[in-house]
Amino acid sequence: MAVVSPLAKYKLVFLGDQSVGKTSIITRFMYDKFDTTYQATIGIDFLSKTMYLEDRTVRLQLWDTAGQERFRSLIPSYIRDSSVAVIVYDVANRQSFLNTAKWVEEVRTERGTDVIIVLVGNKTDLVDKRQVSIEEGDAKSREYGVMFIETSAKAGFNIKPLFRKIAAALPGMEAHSSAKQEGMVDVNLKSAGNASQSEQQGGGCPC
Ligand SMILES: Nc1nc2c(ncn2[C@@H]2O[C@H](COP(=O)(O)OP(=O)(O)OP(=O)(O)O)[C@@H](O)[C@H]2O)c(=O)[nH]1
Ligand SMILES: [Mg+2]
Repeated sequence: MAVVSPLAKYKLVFLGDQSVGKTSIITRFMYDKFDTTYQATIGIDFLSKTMYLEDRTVRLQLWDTAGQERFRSLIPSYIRDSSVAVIVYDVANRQSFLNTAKWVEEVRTERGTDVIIVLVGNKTDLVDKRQVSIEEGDAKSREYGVMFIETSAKAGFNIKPLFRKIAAALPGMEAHSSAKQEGMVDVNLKSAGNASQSEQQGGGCPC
């Protein structure tokens, strides 16, 4: 008889300054869509997606935070709850790159070393407006001791590789899976402070 194992669930929190493309990266990953109109995230958004990997299936719970200052106080509790922090900057906005130091510090304060951090340089399609080179991004990630990748949500560049990279780094089910706490029941989160939520089953990523 086949053994049914609980689906390993992992919480990912997306951090970074306003307008760097956090929501766009998630939207590209979830729906393979991109919208040029900027719609600032209000509070926190929640989405979830099942990823079918070669050797296992994982459920990713994505917390999309707002970059706007007025929502900053909401963020620490989501960092505390997450096993992965995706820190995004805009390669055409040097200040957003410099501010990643604050985000890394915030994640370290909440989670210490018990967390996977990925530094993401987004908007690589803005070739003529680039202010941060890939070498600088890479060097910074080494300085922080975190993973690094460049993406373009607009061009759909490196989005799947980003999530594959994260999935590959996820700890084994025994160690960190929140499924352990939640048993085998799939939980729909109902309340997230000011959050607006939409749960998506996610059709199965061909990753
Ligand atoms: N050229 C280009 N524009 C992008 C890219 N990703 C996002 N954008 C644009 O940048 C703007 C902000 O994108 P969002 O995804 O809303 O940024 P965000 O980080 O979620 O912003 P907040 O929710 O306010 O924190 C939008 O106009 C997007 O269309 C990209 O890869 N390339
Ligand atoms: Mg957003």
